[in-house]
Amino acid sequence: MKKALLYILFAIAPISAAKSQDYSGVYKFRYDYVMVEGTIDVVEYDGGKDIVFLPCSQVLEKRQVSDDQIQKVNNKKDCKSGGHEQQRGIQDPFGGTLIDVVGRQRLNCGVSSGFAGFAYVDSGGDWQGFDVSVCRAVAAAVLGDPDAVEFIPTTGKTRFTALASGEIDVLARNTTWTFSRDVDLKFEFVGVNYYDGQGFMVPKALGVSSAKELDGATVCIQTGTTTELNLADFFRSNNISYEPVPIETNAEAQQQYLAGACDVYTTDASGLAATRATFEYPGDHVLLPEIISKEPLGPMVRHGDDEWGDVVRWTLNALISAEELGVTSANVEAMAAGSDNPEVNRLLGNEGDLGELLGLDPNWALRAIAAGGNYGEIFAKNLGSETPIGLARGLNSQWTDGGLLYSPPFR
Ligand SMILES: N[C@@H](CCC(=O)N[C@@H](CS)C(=O)NCC(=O)O)C(=O)O
Repeated sequence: MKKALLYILFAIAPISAAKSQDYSGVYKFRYDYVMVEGTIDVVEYDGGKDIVFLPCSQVLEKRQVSDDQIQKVNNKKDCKSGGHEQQRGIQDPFGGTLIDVVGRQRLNCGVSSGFAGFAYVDSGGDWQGFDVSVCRAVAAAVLGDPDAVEFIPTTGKTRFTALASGEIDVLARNTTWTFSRDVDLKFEFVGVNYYDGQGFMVPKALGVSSAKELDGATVCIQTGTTTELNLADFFRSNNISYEPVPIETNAEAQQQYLAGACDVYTTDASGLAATRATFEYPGDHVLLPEIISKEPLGPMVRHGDDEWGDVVRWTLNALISAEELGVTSANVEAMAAGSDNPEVNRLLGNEGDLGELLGLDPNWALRAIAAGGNYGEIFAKNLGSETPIGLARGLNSQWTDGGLLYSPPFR
């Protein structure tokens, strides 16, 4: 059966032996690591007949399928007439994105356009970084392969259209959780993977020691960001003025700032540290003491696809909980065989049915953690004090260490 057809129809077996059999009815079917619910039907294809599995989801209506296929889907009263949902009291049990991702066997993950520590292409051509690790963990949980990801670079301006239009399944791009992005743009932040705040970087030679001394400064600022809005608030409330130099990407900001097109570069403090780390002479630039905003950065999905939101949310929580519970990429296999801690057993699929409740298999979190390590390992590898970026954990410490990282329980 062709891959294109797999996009909407999940083949179970050739039907030659079962032509006259009636397979109608609702089934659960494991497709790779995901449990999908749907009906069995018989479809003619390429001159033969196949048993096909039709996922029970309104999402079929959104797809580009031939009239022939639509007719056959419509013939299945169980799913399309709503009988199935009414009977079981379930509404659209498998959203749409989970099935899309499984059908195409690839996660489309929106990241930044290239930004040290968070999302960048290494010398071997592979995407790396703190945000990239979220994409890989989700792909490992859902598809069993941390490399089954297409990374789609987005800018401050293009990221929301990319998510709303369905071009990407998840946005993992240092994006601040705000009221309007959640409520007005109709997205769903699944959690916070970095608690940040907006800062300022200036050349040492400017001789400035506080952001309040920046009256009249030219400021490099990325469009479509919270940075732009916070900057206006800060200058207005301090009764000082600035001249914005609008830019689209971090690479452009870096270039303009180093060329002296602006006196100041302002963005998330993590972004400033990451940018400065790539300078030839990082010591020639200082970060001013003011942090002028709250920037809780986190992955987001489309509003209204709760099943998919749950998958991404609990994958992130699995990475955070794994650190709290002492589960690492090195010991996760051994701990999955059984531990004295019941929560570890539930997390790693040794007890309970949390994977199944997500529509995944019991080893989903094990694979997510094995992909790049727990939250602490991911932080240390990409941003931590041993890296050129050199960020301290600070607010991003576990709550048990006085930080804000606090995953809800796995039970
Ligand atoms: N957190 C802010 C700012 C995010 C942002 O765009 N930051 C810049 C500078 S750190 C960035 O990620 N640039 C990456 C790129 O240009 O691809 C937001 O969500 O609006």
